[in-house]
Amino acid sequence: MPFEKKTPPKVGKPKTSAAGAAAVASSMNHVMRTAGPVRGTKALLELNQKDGFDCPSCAWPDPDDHRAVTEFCENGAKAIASEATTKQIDRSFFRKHSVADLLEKSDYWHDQQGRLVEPMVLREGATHYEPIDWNDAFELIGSQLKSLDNPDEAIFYTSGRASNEAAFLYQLFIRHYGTNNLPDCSNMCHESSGTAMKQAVGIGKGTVTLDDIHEADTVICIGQNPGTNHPRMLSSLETCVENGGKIIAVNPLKEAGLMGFAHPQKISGMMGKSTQLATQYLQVKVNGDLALLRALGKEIFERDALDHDFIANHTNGIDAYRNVCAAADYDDLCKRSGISRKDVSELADSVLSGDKKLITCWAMGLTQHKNAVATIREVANIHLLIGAIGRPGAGLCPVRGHSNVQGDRTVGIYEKMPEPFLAAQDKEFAMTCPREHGYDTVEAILAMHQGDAKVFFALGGNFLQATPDTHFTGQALQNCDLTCQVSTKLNRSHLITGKTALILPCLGRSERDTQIEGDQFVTCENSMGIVHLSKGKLEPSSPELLSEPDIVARLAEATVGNTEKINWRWLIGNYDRIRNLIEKIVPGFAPYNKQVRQPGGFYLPNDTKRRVWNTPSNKAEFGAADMDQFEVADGHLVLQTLRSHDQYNTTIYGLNDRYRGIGMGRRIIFLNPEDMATRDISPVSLVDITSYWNDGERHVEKFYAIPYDIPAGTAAAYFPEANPLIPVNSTALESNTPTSKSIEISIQSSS
Ligand SMILES: Nc1nc2c(c(=O)[nH]1)N[C@H]1C(S)=C(S)[C@@H](COP(=O)(O)OP(=O)(O)OC[C@H]3O[C@@H](n4cnc5c(=O)[nH]c(N)nc54)[C@H](O)[C@@H]3O)O[C@H]1N2
Ligand SMILES: Nc1nc2c(c(=O)[nH]1)N[C@H]1C(S)=C(S)[C@@H](COP(=O)(O)OP(=O)(O)OC[C@H]3O[C@@H](n4cnc5c(=O)[nH]c(N)nc54)[C@H](O)[C@@H]3O)O[C@H]1N2
Ligand SMILES: [Mo]
Repeated sequence: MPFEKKTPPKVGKPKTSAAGAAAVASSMNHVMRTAGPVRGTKALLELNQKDGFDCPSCAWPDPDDHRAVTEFCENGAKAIASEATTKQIDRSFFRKHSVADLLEKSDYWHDQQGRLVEPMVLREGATHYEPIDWNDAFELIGSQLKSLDNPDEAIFYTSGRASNEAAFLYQLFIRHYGTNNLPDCSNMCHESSGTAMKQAVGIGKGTVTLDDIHEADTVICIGQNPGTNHPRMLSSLETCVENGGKIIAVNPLKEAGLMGFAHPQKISGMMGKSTQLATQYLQVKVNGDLALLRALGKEIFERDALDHDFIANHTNGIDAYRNVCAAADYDDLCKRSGISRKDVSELADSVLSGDKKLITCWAMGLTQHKNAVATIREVANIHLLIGAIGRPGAGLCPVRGHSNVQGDRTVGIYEKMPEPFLAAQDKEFAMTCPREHGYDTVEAILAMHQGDAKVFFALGGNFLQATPDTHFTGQALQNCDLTCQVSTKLNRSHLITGKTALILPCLGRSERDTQIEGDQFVTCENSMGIVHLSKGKLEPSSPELLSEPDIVARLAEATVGNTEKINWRWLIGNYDRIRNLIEKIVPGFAPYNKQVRQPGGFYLPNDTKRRVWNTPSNKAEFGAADMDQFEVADGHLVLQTLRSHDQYNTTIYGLNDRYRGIGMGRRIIFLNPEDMATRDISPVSLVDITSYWNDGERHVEKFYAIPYDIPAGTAAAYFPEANPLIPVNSTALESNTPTSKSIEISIQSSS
């Protein structure tokens, strides 16, 4: 992969609070530079308004009642700037640049080139993409799909920006075609949360609302960096603090956004005055969370601070959990987590304070480890012990990533969709959905690599760069006969392809979507289960662009054709028709078209809020996992991969990581200064990194070593630069999520 810059990054002091005037300045700079004053200002004014479009950046909810005119954050503004850019990539661009030439450019450069505006094809053996007519493109894909021996030789990936409407039609088409091969970005993201929560409380979704966060006594933010990845969450945390609540951070890195927040919509915040957020900051070792939580559980048992009524009436399995806590040795747990007994005791004081209104928020710092499911069950255990679920101010809050990743699952993007959904679909559409489970993301890579899958289709995303083991995944994609990407922006998945490749450019969230019956809106579900509408207002980048639902409908028409019950193009004329179908299949939506037009949308039902548990026992279940932690050989380090402040997953907006004090560089590795000293590695020198797995070693070269406040024995590097180090077979138990935050490495100075 090409280097961003051959010069070393600028290294400054990490910040101790987030947002403030610098965030506003950075937002405006990005938007005005790429989208210009007119398109840019219009985009920002429409963002997250009740009749505007949903921010494509993260899944944090908007306030139910009052919305400031500027209800967006710096990173939402960057996402919009990237989408609303006036620069364009058309046929002349592809005539000028061969695929080989584009492969030499960086991901940052790719994003700078502008929007994809016409369908393009890379024919077998060709060096350049060339234009293709939309009809010919669908004909090409349709005939290829129809020629496969078995529908299971095709894979249909989804990234979490797809709307409910696009996603529902997509899965309907794919199941008509005959496969459940529906891997999605969730497989790499919150799959562990969904798996653990379904086991523990019977639903794989968060159980709290924004109001709950505001009134909590204690909010634990564990394995999550909201200052960068969910900046609007900081105002909710600030409100909690103002109401007398306490924030506790659990993170190997001292993240600015967890320490303090200068509200950019308040004068005090703009003047640089910040609210202190975390009052206790636990710098846990990477993957030391299970040990820390187990120590907390042990402490709660020892203080006999249990909610006995709740446990008796609502839960199962307390004895087994009590036994594993009793058997655990404090010193061992403290050694594993890196957190002292005194700190655990202070944590317990907070958790047990007030009315024990505890909320735990988490993200990738918990989900991307081998023992992720066990760790999240342990989070649930703490809540069950004190009855902190299903009452105001208390509950579990997995903070979702992509803005509609939760909605996509709700409407059927899942390789293991449950029987009631499939049965409802069979009945409604007189079809027979396949029942055999499909491939998840990792299984899809393996299947393509083995030659068991021949067509890869992606509704959004950047499969090559988002998945582990970049070189292996590249070979897997190159094994395919055909790879197709529905995309807004150029990315590396357009460049490492099957024998034939297609780019199908689509409208972005911010753009007006006009169909036969007029302008349409789409709908999304945020992290708190609120379904709301999103209506694009900007002039489309090109009249050639099709909406995602339209692309799916045309593909379905070219592949399975209209059925007795489904006329694909008719459905596209007015998206109300698609929503009318969704409400027939998925409980909780009806009357979808009416409810979603209410300002702010509507909540999907969530039984945990009424303390109804949809588990096989109809009780909430304690887990009692064995103590297990990722361990590495002597002299090796545990590497976690994370996001900088200037990226959205694989989309690189800029080369700075302001809060961590990094300027102009991404090929860097954060290391503990003592770990550097014992290896004779000087600050900001170049190192090569080797990762270890049972199938051999993987290497990347020339990363700058940055001394940083991070627990000894652990390291951090940016995703996707470090992805070639992640073994495809290293995944979480049960959820099969790649262990992007537990990688065994060694480092040596570059020769
Ligand atoms: N601006 C912006 N917003 C985004 C995204 C983006 O790329 N850019 N991505 C979106 C997506 S899809 C997602 S899933 C979310 C991701 O949101 P996050 O999960 O916040 O993203 P990461 O950067 O992966 O950060 C993980 C955090 O976990 C910590 N961590 C790592 N390992 C451990 C561990 O073992 N224990 C604990 N306790 N902490 C650990 C890291 O130090 C880091 O602070 O953000 C969404 N929002
Ligand atoms: N090492 C490591 N790897 C990780 C992670 C990690 O923490 N560490 N995180 C994982 C996580 S949490 C996730 S969610 C995945 C993300 O995986 P993906 O969702 O596959 O990746 P993105 O980078 O979000 O996708 C970016 C591309 O989406 C396209 N796009 C943008 N907007 C739209 C749109 O509106 N419609 C369409 N059709 N396309 C659009 C653009 O072409 C852009 O290039 O990565 C995972 N990979
Ligand atoms: Mo994600």
